[in-house]
Amino acid sequence: MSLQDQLETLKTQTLAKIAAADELSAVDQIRVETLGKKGPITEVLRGMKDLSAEERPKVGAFANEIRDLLTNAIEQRKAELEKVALEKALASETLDVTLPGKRLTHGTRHVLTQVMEEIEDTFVGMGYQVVEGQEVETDHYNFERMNLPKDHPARDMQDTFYISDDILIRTHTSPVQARTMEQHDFSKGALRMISPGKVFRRDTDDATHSHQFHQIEGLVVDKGVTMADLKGTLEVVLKELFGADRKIRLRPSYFPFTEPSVEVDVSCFKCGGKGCNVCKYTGWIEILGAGMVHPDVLKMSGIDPEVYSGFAFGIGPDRVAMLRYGVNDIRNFYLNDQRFLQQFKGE
Ligand code: 2NL
Repeated sequence: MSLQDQLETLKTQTLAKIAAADELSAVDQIRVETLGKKGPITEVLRGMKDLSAEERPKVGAFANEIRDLLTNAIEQRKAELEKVALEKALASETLDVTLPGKRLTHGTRHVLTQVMEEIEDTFVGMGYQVVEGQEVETDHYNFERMNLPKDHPARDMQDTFYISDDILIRTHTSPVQARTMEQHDFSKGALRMISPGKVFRRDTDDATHSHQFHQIEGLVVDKGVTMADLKGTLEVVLKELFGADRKIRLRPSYFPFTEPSVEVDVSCFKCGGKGCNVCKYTGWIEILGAGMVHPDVLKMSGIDPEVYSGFAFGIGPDRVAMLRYGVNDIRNFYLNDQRFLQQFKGE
C-alpha cells in the first residue's frame, strides 16, 4: 500500500474512532496514539527519506494535511464532550443564586451570666471587689467557719455532694468570703466584696429546685457597719435590678451565720404592689436573705467583733432571671436547649 493510501486509511479509521469516543480520556488516548511521537503519522514522515524528490513534498503535504485534520477533529470532539459534561453538571448541580444566604448565627452569653454580670456591675459601681473562689471546698470553710458545726441541724438544709469526709462541692459561696475575710488587711480600709458562682446542694430537681444553681453573696466588714447600711445598700441594688419605683421590706429570719437575720422582699415589678400572678397576689417578692455577720463568724476569721461589724447577704441569680423573664422551670437554664437560650440575645 502506498504511503498515501496508508494515510487515507489512517484518516478514515481515526475519524471513526474519534466520533465513537464518548469520554475525554478516550479522545486523549486517540491523540497520543495517532499524533504522538510513536504514532503512524510520525512514522510516515520519518519514512519520507526513502521517497523520490518528486514524491516527497506531495506526501509530506498530504501527511501534514491529515495531521491537521485529525488534530482539529480531536479538538472538536473534546470540545463537544466538555460541553456535554458541563451541561450534565449544570443540570445536576443546579444552584439558585437568588435564594437567601445562610445567616451565620452567633452565640450569646448565657442568660444567667447576663443577670450575674449585671448584678456584679452594680456592686462594682459601689466599690465592691468581685472574688471568684473554688467550687471544691473543705468542710471547714463551707460549714464550720459559717457557724455550722458537724451536729448542727441547719446542715440538713444544705446537704451536699461529698468527695470525702472533709472535701465537698460548696453549698454556698460563703467559703470564698471566709477565705477573703481572713486575708483582709483592715489597716487599708473596709472589706467590700461579692462572690458570684455555682453552688451545689443535694436537692431533688423540680421546677424550682436544681442540684446546681448560682449564688451571689455579698459582704461588707468595717468599723461601725450597721443594719441601716445593709438596708440602704440592698435598696439601691434592688432598685437597679427591678426598677427605680421599687420599695423593699425586711422580715425577721434565721441563718446560722448572721444575727440578726432578715428576708428581703421587693415590691412587685409587674403590678407595682397591687397584687398579681408574679407576686402571688401579695404585692411583694421574696428576693434575698441577709443579716449582720454573726460575731462568732467574724471571730473565726480572725476579726474582733468588739471592734468590727459587718453585713452579708445572698441572692439567687436563677430566681432573679426566672422572675424577670417569666421562666417557670429552673431546669431550662441547665438543659442547653438552643430554642430556650437563643431568646436571651443581648443587645
Ligand atoms: C439566702 C441566704 C445568705 C449570707 C448568705 C454570709 C457570708 C458570710 C458571713 C455571713 Cl462570710 N453571711 N452570707 C448571709 C445571709 C444570707 O444567703 O437566702 N441566699 C439566697
